[in-house]
Formats: sequence, structure tokens, C-alpha cells
Amino acid sequence: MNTFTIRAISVCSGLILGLSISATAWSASSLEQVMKQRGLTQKDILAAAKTYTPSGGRDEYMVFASGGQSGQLIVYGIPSMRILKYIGVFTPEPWQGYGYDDESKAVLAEGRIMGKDITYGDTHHPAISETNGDYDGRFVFINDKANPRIAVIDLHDFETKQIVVNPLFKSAHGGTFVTPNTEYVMEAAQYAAPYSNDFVPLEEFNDKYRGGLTYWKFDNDKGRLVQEDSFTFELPPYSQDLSDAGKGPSAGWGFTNSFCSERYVGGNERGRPPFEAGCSAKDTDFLHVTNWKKAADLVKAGKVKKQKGMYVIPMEQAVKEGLLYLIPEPKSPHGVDVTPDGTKIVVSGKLDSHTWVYSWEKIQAAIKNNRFEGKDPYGIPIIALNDTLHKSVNVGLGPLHTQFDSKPCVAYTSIYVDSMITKWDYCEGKILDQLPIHYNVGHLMTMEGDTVKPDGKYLVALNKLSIDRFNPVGPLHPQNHQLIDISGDKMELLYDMPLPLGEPHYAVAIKADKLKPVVRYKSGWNSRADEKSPYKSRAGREKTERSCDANGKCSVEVYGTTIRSHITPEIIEVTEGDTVSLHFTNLERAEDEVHGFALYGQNVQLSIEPGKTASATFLADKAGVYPYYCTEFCSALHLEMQGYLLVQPKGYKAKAGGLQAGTNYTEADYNKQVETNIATQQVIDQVVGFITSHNYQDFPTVVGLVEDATDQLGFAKGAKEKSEAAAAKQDWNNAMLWANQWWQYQVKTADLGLRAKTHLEENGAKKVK
Ligand code: K7E
Ligand code: CUA
Repeated sequence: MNTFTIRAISVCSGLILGLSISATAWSASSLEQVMKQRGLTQKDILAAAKTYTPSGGRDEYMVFASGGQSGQLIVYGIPSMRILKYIGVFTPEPWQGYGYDDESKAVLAEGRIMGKDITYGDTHHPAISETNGDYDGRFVFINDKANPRIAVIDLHDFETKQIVVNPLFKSAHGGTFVTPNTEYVMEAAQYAAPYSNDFVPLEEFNDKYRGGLTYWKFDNDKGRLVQEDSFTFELPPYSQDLSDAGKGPSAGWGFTNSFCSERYVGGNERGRPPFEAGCSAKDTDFLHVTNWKKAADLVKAGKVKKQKGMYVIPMEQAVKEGLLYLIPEPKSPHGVDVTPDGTKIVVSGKLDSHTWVYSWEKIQAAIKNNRFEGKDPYGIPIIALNDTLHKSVNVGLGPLHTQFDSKPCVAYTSIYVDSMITKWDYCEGKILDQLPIHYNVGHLMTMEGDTVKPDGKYLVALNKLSIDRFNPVGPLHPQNHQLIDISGDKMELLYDMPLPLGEPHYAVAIKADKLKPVVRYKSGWNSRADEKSPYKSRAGREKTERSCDANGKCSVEVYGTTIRSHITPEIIEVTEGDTVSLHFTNLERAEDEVHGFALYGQNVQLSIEPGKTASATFLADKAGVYPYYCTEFCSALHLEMQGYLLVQPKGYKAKAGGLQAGTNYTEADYNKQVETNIATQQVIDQVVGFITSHNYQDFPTVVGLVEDATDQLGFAKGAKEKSEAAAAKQDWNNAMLWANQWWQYQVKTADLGLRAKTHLEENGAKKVK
């Protein structure tokens, strides 16, 4: 090494050292101050650094958490734990217009039970659609335990598209779980009940009450569940609990745990010990093993009969065809989870301290060799526990659910009674680590933890109680989701997030880059049916039609539009007794330019996203004045985005003379406005010059903005002509008002143009001319 190099290195390192000393000195003092002031430890700071997401930063994972009793789906990001959306699913949700516009009312109406609207849901288990056992980011399914329903949410726009009601069950806890290519969505009943809607006395419980497991057929092209092609396994009146679909070597099979295989019926008012005593009396319950592939073939071959519009495979037939087996599982289990490689099945007894790992190879061998220890009262063959067991591991008191790591053989189990997470090795059957949590964890979730390729990295404990974790808000506490770093050998708690919407039972996390949601719909789109709306309208084509039938019943159809900052039409005149249908198409293309539509006294609130057509139908049964307006603060003149629905009494005749003038304008007012408009036009020309001199066509966001701006500028031209025509007639009122409208369009053009310019600057657009 020559002297020059040595000197250069020492100069360099001196420089670096100097820099780092001064940087540390500066930040350490203030960081230390903050730590001292807020009582934070080094560990807290590390946790904060692992979760803090600076403004504009994105999360690595997206979570879909059940919203419990709210009947909704909660979307949040990991590691920031920032809530992004509550998706309306089984319950009306006004922000999204869900349950307030005709299109979404049709979805909710699919969920009626015996003619009744059910406007809540007890959502438990979301599932993301899979391709080859891996999340594909296309759909999310979620069940309603209280009313046996499943909803389909399309992830291209995060909207609920379909609700199906199980025609046979009276509750359904064990859904939703998908088969490896989303051929079927599993849904198991929980509380046994007759399949018919008739009264059946409890005295006939063993004979007439039934459990069940439905495999709902999913049409992957249409993105809808198809009841006609779905089938249900009739099952004994044991309380089927949760399910999981087999994968890899166990693909084609499903696993469903159960409790209360005692078939006990409580009834303290009849002097009987309660359900809880009789349902936990035996040492074991049953893991149900079902062969859905073979069952589907049987259905296809026309060998299965339908009941209430769905194929039902009676127990006798299932046994005869070798589709259904039982395996004892420890005391009142909760949850069943198939390992990522599909070779093992994990069940935990919640009144036991063990997880039980079953070997698929051993189960298969027993079935093949007809090695059964007996039959249950319904003739279903029982495979002996010892013939199938791989390991049983003492993980802690009250184990519930299990999730998997990216590291081979590593699993995490939630321990309800002991309030902790146990990390263990399911191949060797040994404990690796334990972490206490607050309090009473239910489900837990690792990143893509129920796929064939879990990502590990983070774990969320979905805790049932939050007790003293947050500022008190009365007797009803939020839930607490605790984020845990599982990348190292020891689990480390990073963050507590309150979830104040309902009790989220299960959640699923998907790599964020697998989701590609749209920012706008094709113009005139019925988003719920995913098709062009017959009620779509375009700028200048808005119309109102009134028609009456032979009985004198009249209806009014309004084909309207919304764009910054007016609703067309602004005056709607109908007659008392008319049925009114309002249809609005949002003409905007710019990202996030949503308009709302709220109408006094009619329970109408629409969310009209760019391109969407949303409708509201109601009976105008009382004459009166009904103001309406836009509910999204969409522009500087959002408050002026308003109008009147006039419900006129029958036989009403309009007053002569037209509307009263509010303010009178002069020629000077007009001239001043025109001056402003000319100055504004110069700003627009500059912005347009910037955009067109760059490769803006390479930026879809900017193309949308430019299209909107061009529209607005076109409207400005029309207003300018009207204003000039009025000025020529010295009608200064109209000249001034149209000149002002011309300016409004200019302002919106400029606003869009500036957004486009900023986007180009921030995303490194290139100069092309
Ligand atoms: Cu709450 Cu999966 Cu319904 Cu367990 S379930 S905790
Ligand atoms: Cu549109 Cu406010």
C-alpha cells in the first residue's frame, strides 16, 4: 500500500467518523429526551423502528380480519397495523353506500332467511382464494356463524359481490376454508338442527337433528358460488367446529373437528345439567375426514339426490362409498390445521394441554387396510387414535389454533387459558419458545400461514380480551391484536392494536404485492353485479323520464351524473305518490374523486366512485321539499354540490314568472370575471405545456387526470359561449353567472392539471419536446 492510499483511507475514515459522531450526538440527545419523556426503553424503540411506516410508505402485508358481530371485514396493513378499510359484508355500511343503493341492496337481499332481512353477521373465518395451495389475491370469503351464510368479496375492488345462505343448516361456524385451487369453499354446521324448517322436538335429537359439512362449488371464472353444483355431507349431530382442506399428499380430502360428540342436550329449566357439563364429559370427540374429490365425482355421476336445492350425501351413502371416517381427538378440540406440506394434521384440545399431530400417511394406511376400532352410532368407521398419531405435545393450557412458519416443522399455537403463544416443532414434538400475551388469545395468524408456502416473519395474536391495555372506553372493550416478530429464534412483541368493531375471530395476511385493485370502474358500471349498468349516463345525456301504468301508478327514472362540482340534475320534480329511481354515474376518472349522494328523509346515501353508476329507489309518498347534496368533500365547491327534489302535490301548477333573482349583476361584475378567467387560462396553458412536453402517456394515473381535465375544459368552452351570448344581449345577470361557471370549470381543470404535473414530477417523467 503506498502512502497516498493510506492517507486517502485515513482522510476518508476521519471524515466518516466525524460525520457519524456529530449525527449520533445530535439525534441521540433528542431521541434520549423523547425516550425519557415518554418512558420508553431501547426495546420499545426497536419495536417502533420495526413497525413505524413513514408518510407515503406501504405495508408489506395486507390483513383481512373478520369483523365479528359487526358482520364486516377489516383490512389493515402489517407491520404498520394501520386500518385501511372496513368492507361492508353482511351489514349495511353507509360510507360505501352498502345497503343504501339498489345495487348493494340486491346483494344483502340474497342473505335473507325465511323472508327476513338479517342486517348483521357473526363473521368468523375469512379465506383468500388459492391457486396451487397459495394465495392468489383474487377473492376473500367469509362466513356468518349465526346465520349460515357465506359472502364473496372481490379483491379487484374490495366489494362484496354475493351472499349465499346454506339451505340446510341453522348455524355455521366452520367456514370458510378453500380447497387448493378454490374448487370448493368448506362450511360446516355448528349447532345441530333439523335440515327442514319444521318444528322437531328435542326428544328426537339423535334421530332428526343433524350436523353437516357443505362443499360450496366456486365458479372461478365468474367469481361466484354455485349452490346447484355444491354438495353437503350429512353428519351426526356432533357440533362440527372448524375445517381445513388437505393439500399436497392430502389434497382431495377435508378435515373437520367437532365437540359435543356426547350429543348432549342441556336444559336447566328441565332440571338438566347445562350444555357445558354434558358436552365436555367424554375424553374424546371426533375428527371428521371427508373425501371431497370422490364425493364430487359421485355428484357428477348423478348418484346423489338433492334436498332443498342442494346435493346431500346421506351418512349411509358416504360410508358405503368410503367418503367419511372419524378419528378420536382430545377433549373438546377447537380448530384443525393441515401442515404446509399436507402430511400432518394438527388438532388441539381446548380442555387439554396438548396438541395432537396426526399423520396423513397413517390415516391413509388405516383406511386402505380397513383397520377400524369400531363404528359410531351412525355406522361411520372410527380409526383408532394410536393408529394415526404422529406426536402429541404439551404446549400449555387451553391450546386452540395453529399456524405455520416458513421454517420447516415450525408451528405456533395459541394458548387461551395460559395467555401465550407456543412455538414448537411438530416433526420432533418439542417446544421451541413461549411468549406471554395480553389476554386470552383466540386465533393467531402468521404471514400466508395457512398456505403451502408460509412467509413467517410476523405473527398476530388475536386476543379476546384487552382489559387494561388501552385508555378505558366503558364496559365494552376493544379487541387487541398484538403484532409479534417471529423472524428470530425468540418471539418479540412489537405492537398492540385495538380493533373496535366486533370480535375478530380469524384473520388472513397476504403479501401486498399480490393485490392489484383498480382505482376506477369502466364508465357506467354496476359494481355489485360487475356489468354495465342499464342506468348509466354521460355528460349532456342526462334525462328524467316519467311513466304511468293503467292504474295510474307513476314512476320517475332519473339518469343523472356527478362531476366536480355539480349534480345533474339539480332540480328534480316529481308528484306525490310517484316511485322515484335516481341513477347517478360518476364521470370522474381521477383517482379518489368519489362523490356521495345524500337525500333528506329517504334513507338514501350513495357512494359513487369514479365510473360507478349507483341507484336509489323510494316512494315519494309525501309532498315537500327534499334537499340533496354530495357527501364527499370532493373540491373547493363541494358544499355547492347540491340540489332539490320537489315532491309536488297532485294537480300542482307552477307559478308564473320563474325563479326569483337572488343578486343582480352589472356589466362591471361581468368584465371583472372575464379578466379573472383570462388570467386563469394562462395558468392552465402553462400546466398543459408542461404535461404535453413530457411523456405523460406513460403514466396511467396522469392519462386519467388529463382526460378529466379535457372534459372540464370542454365544459368551460360551452359556458364561455353562453356567457358571451348573454353579454351580447346585455343580459348582465346571465353573462356574469355563465362567466363564473366558465371559471369554475377552469379551476377544476387547473386542479386536475396541477395534480397531473405533480405526479409527473414526483415519478420522474421525461421531457419529450
Ligand atoms: Cu373464535 Cu375460529 Cu370461531 Cu377459535 S373461533 S377463537
Ligand atoms: Cu362531490 Cu362533494
